[in-house]
Amino acid sequence: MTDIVLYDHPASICSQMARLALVEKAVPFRRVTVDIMDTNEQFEPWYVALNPKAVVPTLVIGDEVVTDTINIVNWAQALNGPDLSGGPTTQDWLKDIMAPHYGVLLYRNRLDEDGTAPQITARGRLLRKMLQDQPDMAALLEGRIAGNARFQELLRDPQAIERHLASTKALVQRMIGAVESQPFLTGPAYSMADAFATAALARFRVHQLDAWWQGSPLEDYYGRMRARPSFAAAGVVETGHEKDM
Ligand SMILES: N[C@@H](CCC(=O)N[C@@H](CS)C(=O)NCC(=O)O)C(=O)O
Repeated sequence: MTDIVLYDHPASICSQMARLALVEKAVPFRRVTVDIMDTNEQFEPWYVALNPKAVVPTLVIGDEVVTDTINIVNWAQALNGPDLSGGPTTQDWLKDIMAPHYGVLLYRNRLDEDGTAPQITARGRLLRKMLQDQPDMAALLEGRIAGNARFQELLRDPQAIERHLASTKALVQRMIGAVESQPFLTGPAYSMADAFATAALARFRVHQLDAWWQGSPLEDYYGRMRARPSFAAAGVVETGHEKDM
């Protein structure tokens, strides 16, 4: 049987989405942790060879490599097994649930008085040092350095943070609307969109944003998603301190 390996990180939101879909699809896979936090293993040449954008998750199936979470869950969906294709809105939900700036939600609570996030500043320093040491990775690293600077800029702008929070809240309100009249996000059956929604809602809980859906049909929905064996099996993170993520 082909060895199926998910290179991921326990707390990464994209990794949790991929893990949930793979578990729900009953794909036999093993996990290899890529430490994207402390040792920045995502920039190691062996990993960049698998995932040129140096992000998790990456799914490796024998000689085949699938990057990008939406591609990974669609790859899994094409296999035999439970049908997670959902309804006509599934692919839109995948994109929309992937769209919030999860980094803003996380780092907005970790800002110094000057509006900078020490971890993002340190990441910028590391990326610049890596660029000096590994000029062959310039294309990747220059893009990431520019992204890091844009992120710092965004975090310094309270109105931009508010805009991101408001669009995330609007997404949750759309989820509430969707589950008002049907048990799952796209209709009568569990789909990939529910895997994405579950990981996203778990993350919003960590950020203590669950007041957004308390007392609504989404509270019951999240309780049902949480009670599915996949929640524990996929290691969905919904507790703990933001600073440990
Ligand atoms: N579009 C990509 C985004 C992947 C992504 O941003 N992954 C984050 C974790 S959720 C990551 O690897 N961050 C590490 C880094 O930015 O260096 C996907 O869906 O796979």
